Amino acid sequence: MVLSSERELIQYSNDYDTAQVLTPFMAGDANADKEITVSDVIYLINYLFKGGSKPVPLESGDVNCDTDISVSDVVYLINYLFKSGSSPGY
Ligand SMILES: [Ca+2]
Ligand SMILES: [Ca+2]
Repeated sequence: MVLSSERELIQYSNDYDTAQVLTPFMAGDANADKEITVSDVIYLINYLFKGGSKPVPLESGDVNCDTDISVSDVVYLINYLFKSGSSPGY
């Protein structure tokens, strides 16, 4: 019985992970750690200029929501983090 429950719990966890992927992303949280920090700036720069991994989901890298991921999103993110700029996604 216990083993069966554990298996169900693992199954539930897997389903939860899948559900999380489908939940609304946070614009600007390019590395998907649920926080918007300088790591996301670095992640975006790596993606754009150094062939790094894509933002997850890709839309989370579109910080200024113009449907494109470009250097302006990096600038937007830097302004938000260090210069009291507008929040990502607005
Ligand atoms: Ca992040
Ligand atoms: Ca953009």
